[in-house]
Amino acid sequence: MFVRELDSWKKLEGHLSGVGRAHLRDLFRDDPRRFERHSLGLDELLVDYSKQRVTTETMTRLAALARETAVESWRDKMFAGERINGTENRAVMHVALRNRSGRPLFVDGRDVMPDVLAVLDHVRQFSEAVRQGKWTGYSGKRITDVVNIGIGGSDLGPAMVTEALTPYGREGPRLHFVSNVDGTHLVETVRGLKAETTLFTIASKTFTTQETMANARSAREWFLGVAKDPGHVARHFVALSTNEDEVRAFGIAAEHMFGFWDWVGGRYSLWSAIGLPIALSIGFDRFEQLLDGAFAMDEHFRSAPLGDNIPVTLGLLGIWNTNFLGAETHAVLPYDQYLRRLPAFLQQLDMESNGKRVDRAGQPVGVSTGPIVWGEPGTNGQHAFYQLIHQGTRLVSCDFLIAAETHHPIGDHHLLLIANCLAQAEALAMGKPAETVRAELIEQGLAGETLDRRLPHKIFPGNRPSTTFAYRTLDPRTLGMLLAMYEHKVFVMGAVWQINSFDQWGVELGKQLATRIRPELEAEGQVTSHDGSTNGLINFLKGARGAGTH
Ligand code: G6Q
Repeated sequence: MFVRELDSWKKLEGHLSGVGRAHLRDLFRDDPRRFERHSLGLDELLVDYSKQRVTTETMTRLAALARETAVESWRDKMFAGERINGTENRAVMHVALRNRSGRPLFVDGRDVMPDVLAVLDHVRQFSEAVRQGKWTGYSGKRITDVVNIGIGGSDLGPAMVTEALTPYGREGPRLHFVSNVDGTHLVETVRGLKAETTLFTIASKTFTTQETMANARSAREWFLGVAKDPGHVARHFVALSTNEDEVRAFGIAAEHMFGFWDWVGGRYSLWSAIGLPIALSIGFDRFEQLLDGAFAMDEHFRSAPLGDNIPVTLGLLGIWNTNFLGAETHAVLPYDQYLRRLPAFLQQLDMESNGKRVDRAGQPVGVSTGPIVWGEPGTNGQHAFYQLIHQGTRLVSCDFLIAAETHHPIGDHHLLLIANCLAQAEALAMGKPAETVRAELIEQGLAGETLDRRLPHKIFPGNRPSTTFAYRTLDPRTLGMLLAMYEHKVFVMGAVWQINSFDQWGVELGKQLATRIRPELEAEGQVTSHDGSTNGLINFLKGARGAGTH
C-alpha cells in the first residue's frame, strides 16, 4: 500500500492543519515542561527536539505511522541478517562490525562474528605494528605518513572520523586522503612526503572503482620512482577490500589485505577494515571505543520503545519536516571545527540511502523522499547562509551539535561557541515579532514612514525547526554514538517510505558513464555519437587540449 494511503499518514495530514498553525513561541509558552517532554538522552548525549514543530499528539501519531510501516520489524530483519537490500539481494549487517556483546549474528545461518573479530584482530596487529615502529618502510625507517586512496564510502567515513578525532591522533602517523581522480589531489597530497616513510592504504570494496584504481596505480608509480625495487611495494601498499582476486592482480598479497563482506555497504563501512586508517591514526583501543559508542546506540535502537528511541524519533521528525511541513533541505550545523566534514559524510549517508523514487515493490513512492543535506560548521555558516534560514522563503530543518567541553580551552572561545549555537537555535525557533522590532526601532529614534519602511525587513518569523545534540566532549565513543544514531535515523526514514535505503544505482551509473567517453577523448576526428551538447563539449575540450579536432 502506498504510504500516503495509510490510515496513520492520513491522520497526520488531518493533525497538521491544527498543529501547523501553532508557533513554537506558543508551544513553549503553553507547556513549561516542553523541554523535558521533548528531549531524550543516552549516556552523555542529550537530544533536544523540543524546538521541532510537534506536540505530544504529533509524536504519538508519528509513532503510529512507524507501527503501520513496520519500522520495528524491518529493524529486526536487519539485525537478523535478512536480505533487506532486495535489489542487490544482500543482508545489511554493519551492526555486526560493532557488535560488542559476544552474541552471535547470523547471515544465511552462519555466525559472522568470528570473521568480524578476525579482521579486527588483523587491524589491531597491523595498526599497532605501524604505530610502534615495528612495521617499517623499505629503508627500515618508521612510517610517518599514511595516504588512504578511496572514494565515496571508502573515503568519507575514515576522512571525517580521523579529522574529528585529531586530538587522539597526535601519536600516530599523519593521515592523508586522496579520493578525486583529478591528478591534482594525488600530486598535492604526496608533495613533500617521503616514499620510504609513506604507507598507502588502497580502500575499495570492489577494487574496480575507476578513480581509486587510477590513483592507486599512480601512487605506485610515484613510489617506485623513488624506491625503484618493485619488491618494496609490499611494505608500502595494503588493501582494504572484499575482492581478493583484484587485490592480488594489483600486486598486493593476501596477507596485506584487510577483508570485509558484501553485507557491508560502502557508506556504512567505516566500522570495517575500511576503518584501518582510523586505527592507524588514533590507535586500536580508541578505534574500539568508537565501536563501543556505536554499539551502545545499536542496543538502544534495538530495544528502546518507539517514543524513547532516539533514531526512531529523529527519523519520524525527518518525515514530519519533509512530508508534512514541506522542508526540502536539512542543514547539519556542527559547532565543532573538528566535525567540519560531518555534513559531507551525512550528505552521502542520507542522500545516497534515501535518494530513491520507487518503493521496494518498484512503484513510485508518491511523496518526497530523502531531503537535500548540507551544512558547515558554526559559527562560519552564521556569516554566510544562515540569512536564508532565518528570513528566506524556504523551511530548512537544522541539526545543531555542540560539546560542553572543548579540546582547546583558550580564552572564552568555547563559551562564545556555545552561546552562538544556542542563540541561533533560539532565534530560529522564536523569531522576532513585529511588536519587538517596532519597540527596538523606536528606541533607535526611528518613527513614522521611515520606521514603517524598515519594519518588515527586521521581522524574523521564527518557527524554524531544529534539534540540538549536546554532549560532554567529542571523544571516540561519543562520535561512534552520533554516527550510529544518524545511520539508524536514515534507516527509519527509508522504512517509513518503504524504499530500499541500501542500494545506489545512481552511483553505479556514474561508474559506467565515463568509460564510454574516455576513449573518445583520444580518438581522431570529431565525435558525433552523443547529444549535440555533449558532442560539442567533447570536441571543444579535445581541441583545447591540442588533440587538433576543433
Ligand atoms: C557507498 C557507495 C559508494 C562507494 C564508492 C566506492 O555506499 O556505494 O560511495 O563507496 O563508489 O566504491 P568502492 O569501495 O567499491 O571503490
